[in-house]
Order: sequence, then structure tokens, then C-alpha cells
Amino acid sequence: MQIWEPTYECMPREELQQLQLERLQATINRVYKNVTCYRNKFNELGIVPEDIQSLDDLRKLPFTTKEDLRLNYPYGMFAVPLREVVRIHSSSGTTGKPTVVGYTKHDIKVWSNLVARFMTAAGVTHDDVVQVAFGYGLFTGAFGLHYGAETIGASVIPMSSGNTEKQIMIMQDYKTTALVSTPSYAITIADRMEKMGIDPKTLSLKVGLFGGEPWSEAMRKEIESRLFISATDNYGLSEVIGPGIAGDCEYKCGMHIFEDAFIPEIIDPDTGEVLPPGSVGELVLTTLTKEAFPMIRYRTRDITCLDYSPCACGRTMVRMRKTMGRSDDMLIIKGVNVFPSQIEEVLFAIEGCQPHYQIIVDRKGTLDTLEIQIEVTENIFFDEMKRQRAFLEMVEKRIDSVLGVGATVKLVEPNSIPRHEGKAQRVIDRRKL
Ligand code: DLL
Repeated sequence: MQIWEPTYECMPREELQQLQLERLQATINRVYKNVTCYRNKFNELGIVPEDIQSLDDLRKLPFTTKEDLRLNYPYGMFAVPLREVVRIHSSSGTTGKPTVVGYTKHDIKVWSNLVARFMTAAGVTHDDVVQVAFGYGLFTGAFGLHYGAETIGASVIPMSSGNTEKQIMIMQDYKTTALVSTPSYAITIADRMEKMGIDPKTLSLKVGLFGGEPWSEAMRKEIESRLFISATDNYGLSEVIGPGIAGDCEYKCGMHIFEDAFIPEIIDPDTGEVLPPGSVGELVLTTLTKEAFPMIRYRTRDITCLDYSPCACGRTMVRMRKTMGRSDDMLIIKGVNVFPSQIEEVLFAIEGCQPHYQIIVDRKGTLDTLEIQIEVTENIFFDEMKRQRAFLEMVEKRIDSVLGVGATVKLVEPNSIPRHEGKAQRVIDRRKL
């Protein structure tokens, strides 16, 4: 089956905007009627659904934040009775109560189709054997990709995460052609293959569908050159649907957002002001097709920018640039804003640095300190002092010039930094302890 919906994906913008407006109005009507939180927030601002007459009117509506979801935990934001909900997932938040999200039967169908669309854009077909190496459970990643791949008609291996040697054995024996995981787990798999003496060229892998965490272009190159695959990015978050919001096409020049199902906006995270096209800021998403858990202007906290220029693939849907990370992951060190992804970009471009690093932020007296621990190749780690010193200074200099803030770099032994099976935890901020 060909899951490629040119009717939507290649729609002229005017028609798309008309479709968005109709779907937006229907969504606003439903949430106003069925979700007390939205009704109260609209009433506070004196807004009624009839006030939404154009897409620009979206700006009149209040934002929805994670705090709203927490206050309405667990089912307060559902727009349908629980008996119509056939699936419940939850966000991967590590602090406080998780956020609970629900899907009707129709939502599951729409979700599967959206995932199938980005998998198709990445090159997956019904001939593929798709190994899902996300953890099955409350996390939306595994079930989302699983249902999407089945919708395409591919053969799905529901491996779940971890057990890396078994993952590799299955890849060899079942002739996996598409790997689904976080990008950091793909690196863990590549490392283990190397250790086991397995040449990735002897596998059948051709494409990777990676998402769930920020990763740099340098990391994409690293994965592609080590696993001999096309490494594609896909983006999503549980509160909005899970995976299936955006994904790379074969040109990998930004992830197409499925605008028939979501309206993206970019705002200044400090003032909430909507920024002009092309600006870098926080992504805000409104759902257009969800029944159980519609989201109006949800603040994702993810920092990116939107590109409306035409794409060679023919899709007219806007592209979002690889995110710099979440605004709450941004580190402020000695007053300078630093995203972990900027550090990754520098490290991966240096020969000898391995794709494993840890960022440790601390405070000595009143001064912030930034330490970056990097695994290096054995020949650098065991090199003579003078040459190792020169290498270290070169890394520190490059980091300083990109970040605008100095860091102490520590070279650590190969295999000493913890490996990741799901989302990578790269930052330890001791100032918060
Ligand atoms: O991570 C949904 C997902 C699963 C997307 C699998 C793609 C693949 P949450 O656990 O709620 O949902 O985490 C959502 O993860 O706000 C981003 O900060 C981050 N994230 C997800 N995909 C990407 C990506 C899933 N491709 C949070 N690039 C989001 C950068 C990503 N960050």
C-alpha cells in the first residue's frame, strides 16, 4: 500500500489554509463544549468559538501549557467520555506527575496514518522489515511507529529497547531493513557491532527512523557512515499525538510538519509574541483532527524555526529545522545561553572524539563551571602527554569560539560514559541539586 497523501501533502497553501480553518473551528467548538479548562480560559478572555473567523484569529486564544495538563490530571483535558477512549499513553516527564493522553478509535487510525506518512517519506515501503527498538509501554514511540509500519504493510518486529546483542542478532537473522530507535541508541548499536566484530555492510539495513530526542547533523553523519543507512529524523511529543507530527523526506532538509493535522506557530518563549516566518523560537502546536485529546496552542518548549520555501520532494508542508533542544534544557552558564546540541555539533566534527559525552555544570562560589567529558579513541587517550595536551587545548578553543563561554574538557577512557537505550541523559546540572 502506498501511504503518501499528495491530496494533503502537496496541497496549494490557500487550499490548505481553508482546510485548516474549517478543522480549527470544529476543534474550538468541541473543546469549548467539552473541556472545562478550555471553556474557563476562553471565558476569562471573553472569547467564544464564533470569534475564530480566520487562521490569524488563533492568536486570540490562550496558550496551553504542561501546567494545565498537570492541574487537570489525569483525565480533565479529555474531550470525550472515557468509554470512547481506547488507549492511554503518558509523557516521559521525570519530575512530578506524568501527563496522561488518550486516543479514541478514530484517533488511533489518524495517528497510525500520520506515522505511516513520515515513514513513507523516509523511504519505508511494504517490502520493509521494521525493527522497533523503542521501549513498549506508556511511551508513545514504540506503539506509534509499530502501528504506522503496519499501516504501510511492512513486517514489524516489536523488539522493544535494550538487549543490544539480541537486537543485532535479530537484525542479522530476520534481515531487518529499517531500524526504529532514538539516535543515541543507534550509536550504542553501532558500537556494539564493532565490538562484536560485525560488519554493518553484511546486514540488510537501509534506513533508520530516529526520533524522541534532539540530535545534531554531525550525529546524523556519524550514524550514516557507521551503519551504512539513510538516517532520518522524526519529531513528536506525547501531549500533541506522539510521533507523527513531522518527519524528514528523502532530501533531509527539515522535517515536514503535517499541516493538515497541526497548525505550527513560532513564539518568543519569554514574551509569548508570535514571531515572523524564519525566526528561531518556541514551537507551539494546535491539533486539528484529534477527538479525545485536542490541544490548543500547546507550548512544546522545543526551540526550532520553520522553513516555508519549496522542497524538492514536492510536499508543500512547512519544514521544521532540527530542534536545538528544549528551552528548559538550555543551560545558562555565566550568563551565556548554551544548548547541549551546540556542544555535540562541535565535538562530532573533531576527529578522535567519540560520540559519547557528558556535560557537567556546577557552581564554584558564585561562578558557574562547565565541564565536558568526552570519550576519545584509544590512540588519543594513550597518546604522549604533550600531544594529548595539544588535542585538549584545540577542543577547548573550538568550544569557546562556538559557545562564547569557556569549558574544561576532560578526555575519558573509551566505554566509560554510560550508554543509552532510550533517550540520552547528557547533562548533569549540579547547581540544581
Ligand atoms: O518522544 C514522541 C516521539 C517518539 C517522537 C518517538 C519521535 C519518535 P515525549 O516522550 O513526550 O514524546 O517527548 C517529547 O522529545 O518535546 C522533544 O523535546 C523531544 N523530541 C522528540 N522527537 C524529537 C526530535 C516523544 N526528532 C519531547 N528531535 C519533545 C528533537 C525531539 N527532539
